[in-house]
Amino acid sequence: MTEIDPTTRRRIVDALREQRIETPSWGYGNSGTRFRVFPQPGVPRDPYEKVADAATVHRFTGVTPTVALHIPWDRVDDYAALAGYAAEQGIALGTINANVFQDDDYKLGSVTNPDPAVRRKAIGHLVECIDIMDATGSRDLKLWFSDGTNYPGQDSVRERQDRLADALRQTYDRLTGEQRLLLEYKLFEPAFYMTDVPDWGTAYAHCLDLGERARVVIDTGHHAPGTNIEFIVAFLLRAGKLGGFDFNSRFYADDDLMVGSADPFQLFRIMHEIVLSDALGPRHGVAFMLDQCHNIEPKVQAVIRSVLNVQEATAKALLVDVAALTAAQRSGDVLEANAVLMDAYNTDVRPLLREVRAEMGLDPDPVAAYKRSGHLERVSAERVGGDQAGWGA
Ligand code: PSV
Ligand code: MN
Ligand code: MN
Repeated sequence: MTEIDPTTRRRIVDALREQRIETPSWGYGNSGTRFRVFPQPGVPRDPYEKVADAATVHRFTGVTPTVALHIPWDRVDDYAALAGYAAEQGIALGTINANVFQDDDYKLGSVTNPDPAVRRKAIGHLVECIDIMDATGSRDLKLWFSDGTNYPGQDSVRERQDRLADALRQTYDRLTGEQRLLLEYKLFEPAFYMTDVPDWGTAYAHCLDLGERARVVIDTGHHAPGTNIEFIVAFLLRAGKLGGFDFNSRFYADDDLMVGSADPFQLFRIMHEIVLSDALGPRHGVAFMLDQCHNIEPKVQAVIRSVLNVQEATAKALLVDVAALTAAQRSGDVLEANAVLMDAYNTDVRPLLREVRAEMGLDPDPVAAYKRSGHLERVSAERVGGDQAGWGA
């Protein structure tokens, strides 16, 4: 790595200070697999305590000022009061995630169900989520549908697309002001033969039809092995249709493990496309969210670790010498272009991030500081009978 000049260094430090990552309320609750949920001490008992844990992560990292909610997992009587509590804790409520996948009525689908009454119920929930956004001040509604079929012939693929388009239209038309609709896709599961929103192309086509405020969400765990996710990032950014990420890490399918833990190089390649398109800062409208569950590891600490992983990938992406990269690309110097990229990736950015945190008035080592803080011991004593995250229920 060649020495970076002070102006470039300042630009990188400022970008890292400005970065925002949203943490998921469900990441703080007990979770597991369909085989077993391993309860942990100190886990939140209600949405208020999840918000408190998210605020704790923000206190140690300084870059996670919002927490995403999942409805009905985080249902409360008074959302404005929850938003007020979040503000007292130093954070805000973020993306509202709809849930039309855990009700008996949705066995054959939610918004694509052949029964119009079930479709009405599902759309009613999506609209209710926008009512909640009005109360919380949240900008984004995130939609993931478990809809699909298990057997050839089970239902009409094409009619299900019509029903999906109709539900999305009704939901989109209910948005006001700055509110946005973010559509997530997933390769398969729980439907195994055909999924109604299986890939970014399907999500993109529906978002294009809907309009300006509909964008695609990339959940990094939702692809076939070997999928070039950074290509999808670049394509959607170019089209102005990347709404955000659900970051996590996968080995098999939708594992929801800590982002950047299995393949930090992939995360770097994704962040490189973000940096190249100048889409890192909040004003660009790309939401960087975590969608993770911490089944066997301590949860708050794991969320902090995940945030650091995103920061490290971002810092490396910011270090790429774009002028040298472009020159190598234009002259067809394949190996030099690759070397420029690898040079940035192979740089140890942890000292730089420690400086950034010191500048922000934070402890340079958030994991160590959290462990020293005694938070886990305190909440373990205070909270008895922690809540289940929703998954693995
Ligand atoms: C579905 O697998 C998903 O990725 C969606 O974002 C859900 O809302 C989320 O998981 C819940 O963990
Ligand atoms: Mn997701
Ligand atoms: Mn998922």
